[in-house]
Amino acid sequence: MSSYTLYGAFLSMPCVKIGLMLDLCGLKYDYKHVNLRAGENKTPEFLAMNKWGQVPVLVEDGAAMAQSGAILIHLAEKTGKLDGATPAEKQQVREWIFWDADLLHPGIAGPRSQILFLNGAPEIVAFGQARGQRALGMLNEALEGRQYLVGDKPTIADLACFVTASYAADAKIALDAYPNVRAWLARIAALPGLKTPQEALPRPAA
Ligand SMILES: N[C@@H](CCC(=O)N[C@@H](CS)C(=O)NCC(=O)O)C(=O)O
Repeated sequence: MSSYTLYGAFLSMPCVKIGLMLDLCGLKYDYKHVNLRAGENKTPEFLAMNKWGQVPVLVEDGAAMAQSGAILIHLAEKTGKLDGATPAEKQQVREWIFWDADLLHPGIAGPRSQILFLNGAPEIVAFGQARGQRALGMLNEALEGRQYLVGDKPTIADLACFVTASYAADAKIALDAYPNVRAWLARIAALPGLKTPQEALPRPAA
């Protein structure tokens, strides 16, 4: 049985993806909060784990891994859980993971950060929201007549995109125009043992 330590921050969407994946895989883990405002992600010790100075970092049996999408793929391959059932499905799952990182995540995390943390100018927020809306439209279309993004079971493709889309309200993007996305979000949220993204990770003591 491997040992796991997740370095993260509870407001960070990529960190939430990893916390929820570990839960769904039934993997127990130690959790260390990283105070980004205090620069704890830029210390030599942290940079030795992730040269990009970002959370999440997942340490598995002493080996540090970065990039939430790569970590999700690693955990799916290692545990055999939440992956595609065939080589073709596995390929599609990985395509969705990269698509999330490329389009959906920036389209929601970008305006969310501008609104919550950076007091962003309206035109910068609107620019980010347009990207998020474009991505949500694609997601809505892909989910037409489907329960899950790939195959007939939930995969890391659903998990990654579920977490990202769950924060649309923070980015002030309404989901009314995306009924398939709304139904799918409720379906994924109901998976046994899945915490809400907002409750996924411990908050530091005040
Ligand atoms: N592509 C990375 C993004 C990670 C990321 O953006 N982490 C943010 C928190 S949400 C961070 O650590 N920001 C601090 C920094 O970049 O200095 C992933 O998916 O893991």
